[in-house]
Amino acid sequence: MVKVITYGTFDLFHEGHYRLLKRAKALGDYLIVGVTTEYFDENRGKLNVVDSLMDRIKHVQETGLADKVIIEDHVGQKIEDIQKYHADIFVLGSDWVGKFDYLKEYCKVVYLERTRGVSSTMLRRQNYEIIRLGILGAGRIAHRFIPESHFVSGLSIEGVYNHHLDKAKQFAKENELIFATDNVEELFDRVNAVNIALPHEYHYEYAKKALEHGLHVLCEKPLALKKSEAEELFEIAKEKNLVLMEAVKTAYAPGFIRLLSMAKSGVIGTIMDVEAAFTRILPEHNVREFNDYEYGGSFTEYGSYTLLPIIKFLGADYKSVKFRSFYDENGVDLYTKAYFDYGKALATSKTGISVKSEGQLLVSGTNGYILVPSPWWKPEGFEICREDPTKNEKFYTRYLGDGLRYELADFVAAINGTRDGEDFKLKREESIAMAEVMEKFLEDRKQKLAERK
Ligand code: C2G
Repeated sequence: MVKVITYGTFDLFHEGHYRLLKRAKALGDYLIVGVTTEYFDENRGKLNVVDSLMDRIKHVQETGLADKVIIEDHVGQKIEDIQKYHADIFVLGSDWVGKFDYLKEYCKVVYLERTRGVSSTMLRRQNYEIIRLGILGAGRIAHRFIPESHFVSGLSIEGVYNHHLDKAKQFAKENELIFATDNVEELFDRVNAVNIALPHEYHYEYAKKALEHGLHVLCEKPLALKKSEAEELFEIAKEKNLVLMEAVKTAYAPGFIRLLSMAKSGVIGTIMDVEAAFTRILPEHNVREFNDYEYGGSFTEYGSYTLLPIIKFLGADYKSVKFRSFYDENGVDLYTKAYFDYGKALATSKTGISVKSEGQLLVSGTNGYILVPSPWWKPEGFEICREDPTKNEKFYTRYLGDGLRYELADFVAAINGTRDGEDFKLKREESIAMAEVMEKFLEDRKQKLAERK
């Protein structure tokens, strides 16, 4: 008798799950299915699981394909189960290719092709529809997005748009998507939400088109390069009752949310200063950041990160903002310091594409300071420091994978109306304030470059 074993969360049970179980069963005579506990999912970073463990088990049993259902609750259990149940073949979908090769020591490992896209026809819970998402752009961010999306329940990435059809096709093939197109209207017709991962200057235009088409929008940062554009986008979203979110990933990361609420509850006294840095020496010069003299440079690229804690802690009511930059010959800023004066507080942002600095976040108050070490934008912990260093405290938080799963999970929850609270992680006024700073920076850069000539 050939025994096959497979595992999964099986949330919002759909035909992708069904087809996987059916093909797994066909590989042998006896099928064992491991269903994950909430605790295990939480620890491996799977977010937004809707159905209870009991329901998920019931849905697997109802297929009639499983000869035995077991519960998976810890790392390393797969090895134990394979030995305990004498499994001959371990099966998982192709989104996991390579990840479980270590099991080859114990049995045969087979990855079956994932079902591309899933409709909600098999759903028991009609109130949570699987969100069909399309990606605009097939560049660096889009590539990082797909593996992260597999950790967010209730979401299916269906297709991709790129104005070069061959690039779109390549992307769809690599990521097992249903379709690729160079016609954005076609993509809009086939999905109910989009992720806009195009170069900065197209964010506003495509976000507007998508919202007008009735789609929820998760837009890469900066959402817009003008205050009026950001305001307009949020107005359309409000009018049409759609979710519009700016994808500044740190805003949705558990560590950042934790330090924000601790600081706001007074652990370091009154906040007097925020200093945030994000610099990188880019290895290649043949990239948008260096070549796009209109919208490239360090501030438009990394300023959304450094502005986030400044605006989160001190608000948008600064008295003045001043910029000092070093420019490349073509006019892009290689390094920029932005100084904010709030009257009763100060803030500095440092961004660079060819100057390297310590990538830390320092929030100073009347009773101490919070230090988030580099890379603070992917926070795994922070330290609260006081005058008396014996009273210092360290906090550890999780930042799993590439971290994009947190913003994606919040996006899905916002669409389903299941997220806790309103848009507290990144409010519309905060996104609008960031767009206003971008606008001021671009005006300032233009003026200084004109003076230089
Ligand atoms: N699956 C699929 N097609 C889809 C969606 C999922 O073939 N469109 C497959 C997955 O590849 C997996 C199974 O269905 O083999 C269960 O998927 P999930 O419920 O998303 O669980 P997952 O997070 O993949 O569990 O120990 C847990 C496992 O390691 C992974």
